[in-house]
Amino acid sequence: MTNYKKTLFAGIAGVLMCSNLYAQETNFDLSSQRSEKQDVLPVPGRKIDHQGLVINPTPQKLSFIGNEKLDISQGFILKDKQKKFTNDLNFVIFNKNGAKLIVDFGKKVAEKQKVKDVSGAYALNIHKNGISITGYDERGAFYGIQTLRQLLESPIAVNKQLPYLEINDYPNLPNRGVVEGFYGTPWSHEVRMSLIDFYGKFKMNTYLYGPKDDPYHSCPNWRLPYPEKEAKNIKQLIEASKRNRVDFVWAIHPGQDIKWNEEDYKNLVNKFNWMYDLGVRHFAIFFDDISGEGTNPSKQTELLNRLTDDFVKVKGDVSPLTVCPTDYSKLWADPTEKGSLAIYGKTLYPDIKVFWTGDVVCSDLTKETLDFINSRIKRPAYYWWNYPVTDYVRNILLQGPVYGLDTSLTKKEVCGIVSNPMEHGEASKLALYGVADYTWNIAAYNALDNWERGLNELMPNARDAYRTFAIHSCDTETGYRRDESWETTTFRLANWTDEAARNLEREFEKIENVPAEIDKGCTNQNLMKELHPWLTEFGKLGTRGKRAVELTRIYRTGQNDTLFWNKYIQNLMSKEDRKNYEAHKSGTMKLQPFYENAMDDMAHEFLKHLTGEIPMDYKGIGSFGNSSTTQTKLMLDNDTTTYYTSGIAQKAGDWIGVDLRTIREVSEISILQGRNSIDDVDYFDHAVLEYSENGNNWKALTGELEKQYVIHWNGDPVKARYVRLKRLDSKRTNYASVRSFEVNPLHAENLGFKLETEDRQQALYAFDRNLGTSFECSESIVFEVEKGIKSYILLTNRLSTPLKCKQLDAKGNLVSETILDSPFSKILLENKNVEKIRIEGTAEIFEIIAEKE
Ligand code: LOG
Repeated sequence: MTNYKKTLFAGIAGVLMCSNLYAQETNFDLSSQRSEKQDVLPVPGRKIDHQGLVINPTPQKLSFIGNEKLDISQGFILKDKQKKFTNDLNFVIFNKNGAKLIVDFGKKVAEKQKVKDVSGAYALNIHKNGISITGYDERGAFYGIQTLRQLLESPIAVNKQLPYLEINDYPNLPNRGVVEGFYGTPWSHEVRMSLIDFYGKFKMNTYLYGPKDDPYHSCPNWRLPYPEKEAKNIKQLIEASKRNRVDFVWAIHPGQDIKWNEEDYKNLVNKFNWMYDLGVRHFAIFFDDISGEGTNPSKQTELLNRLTDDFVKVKGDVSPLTVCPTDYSKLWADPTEKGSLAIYGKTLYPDIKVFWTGDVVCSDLTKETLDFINSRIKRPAYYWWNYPVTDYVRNILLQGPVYGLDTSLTKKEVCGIVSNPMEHGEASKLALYGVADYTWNIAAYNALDNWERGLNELMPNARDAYRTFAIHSCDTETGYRRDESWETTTFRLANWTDEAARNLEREFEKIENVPAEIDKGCTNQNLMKELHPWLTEFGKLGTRGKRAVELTRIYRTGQNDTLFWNKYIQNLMSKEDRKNYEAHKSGTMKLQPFYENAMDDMAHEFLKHLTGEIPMDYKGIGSFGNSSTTQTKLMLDNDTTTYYTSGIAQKAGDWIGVDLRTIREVSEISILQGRNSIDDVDYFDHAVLEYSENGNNWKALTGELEKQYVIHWNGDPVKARYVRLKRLDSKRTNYASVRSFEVNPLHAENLGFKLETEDRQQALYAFDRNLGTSFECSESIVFEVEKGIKSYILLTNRLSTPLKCKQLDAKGNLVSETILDSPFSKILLENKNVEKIRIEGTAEIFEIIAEKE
């Protein structure tokens, strides 16, 4: 689950502990730090009819006054009492005959209008004298203007009339926004600028700048000033933030190599001064994801307090600091009085804000997690929400609804929320539209409705196509789980109904058209650029899904083996297809599994029909939530670079196994544990190999296997339908991963007939009674004809050139030669003298099936 971050941490560990061979065994392995819950909760809320008036975030109070309307066809005459907002009102037409628009702010006027005394609060009234906007502060008035903009953009204003109304509005949380805090390519300057406008538009007031891969934010260059170009860009970001009444918070991430001495203290103050000179007035220090002496909590709080005294207070116009502690998640935070959070609580100045990511790194925001943290740090935590960040699943784009945030919280429990988005800034806007709404008006937050509105905001001209893409692009598969494809019902081959098939087929057809429609309708070029690789793959998923339904119809008639096989291979994903899909995935929860299962189920039944025996396409099983998903195929695919992973911490009683689909004689088992190496942490370090006929009563095949990544057993055959590797007593809490799990692996010697070809081991896949494996024949394959065989069926992939099939006698003389030009061909033996078959040419051979007399 960790890919990029994983390497990074293995890297750090490697540098720090080069003498330690088991670098990944240290606590720096992020996979051992992560443990997202794997249950998928449904999206709360429902779509509602806004009757032509959409305002995001949802205002606290909005009431219509009578049925009358204000005519705005002549534009507006502006009374900008404090001369602050002319530039913010570029969306209105000014005209001295227009309706009156008064904008003002300040404690006094606010009080008169019953505006709440919190920063950002405002009142907006529309009545016969015109429109008045009254802010508690400048930011409040600016927000009133944002509401006016949305009123004017709403369908309610199409006739150049606005209904009389009163809005009294304020944010629930004082800090709302975004932390650019992910690993990977930091956002481009252009995307950042566009996002800052987005924050302002939707009343978010905070942008924390802290991209992990900005070397001047983190190691190694945190001590150095930014080069000229970057410094200029940061200045521009600050100006854009000011325009949008956003606090630009510059964060530093010095912990990996900071020394707790005067020199580094000075280095830090120098850097802060340089940043101050660029215009920064809000600062944060991040101590997340570090190791070594930087993690010392007493030193951390000492530093923050000292900086508050020497820098923040001395400057006078710098706001209180924000910190991300090393123990930012309950997963590894020491809960005791001696723990770092308690130290923070006791020593850190009370106005310093402290981040928290929840029970795990990516987690829901709950009362319980806030109780835990707040009681220790002695202040309401600042929630760092690791959504929609995808730095741990970079092949996924998160486009689903924003949910998992308790709607009964107040600022007494949480002082603010910042979302950590994807490295795809434009595509993150959909989620940020939700975060803006939730943080402003918590109790009224309606996750599903927000998402429906957000889709309009992002892609008004291709909304439906975008919705189709988004609804199937929500889940992370093994990370922070999100509901996906909740309007789609898929089915297995055995549960086919014509109606369900037609519905699904229609959805796949829609999906197939999505890329073209978005291409046509999306006017945001940067968004288009980010979506593009995913859209391409999404369209292909639509096509193969649709074809899988069509193919099932052919399969179900059971009439034409050749037609079925031809269509089947046409709809198979090539290695290249798989690689491309893997790099830009969508539909992982329902759509792709439907395709995989349909194809596999049909292959199984088809081979059974051809051979009269139960095929040997074994199935993965186990105790984990994803044990029955297609993810287990990765340990059965004869590819040791791919692996099945539990995606969740292992615990007592866990196991991973294989269903042989019928009771078979088992005499050999080979397992390769872990993800990538033999010093990986994701494995059962105490385990036993077991077998069972019925799945209930298990018997041991081995004694305790201690620290064995590679497990190999062979012995007297036992009768088993199920085989498993079961975890025994262990302290390990990592995920469990398996690269390969082979039961009765085929050996050429056991085949019962002779085989000659370029790669005999690979060629065995042509005889393994499993259509999920194949042999890439590049020259020829020769096999001995066993007694009592009358013919063979040859199942190949599409043929670029026909194959030659030669029947040979005992002396190697040619008995017959035929051309095979169909992927489904039958080889009838000419006579009893034929002892060998030789197939020449290039082909991917799935199976060669001998048919008895
Ligand atoms: C990092 C963050 C990263 C996120 C999600 C925090 C405080 N730090 O596990 O930079 O984007 O996870 O992968 C993190 O969350 N650490």
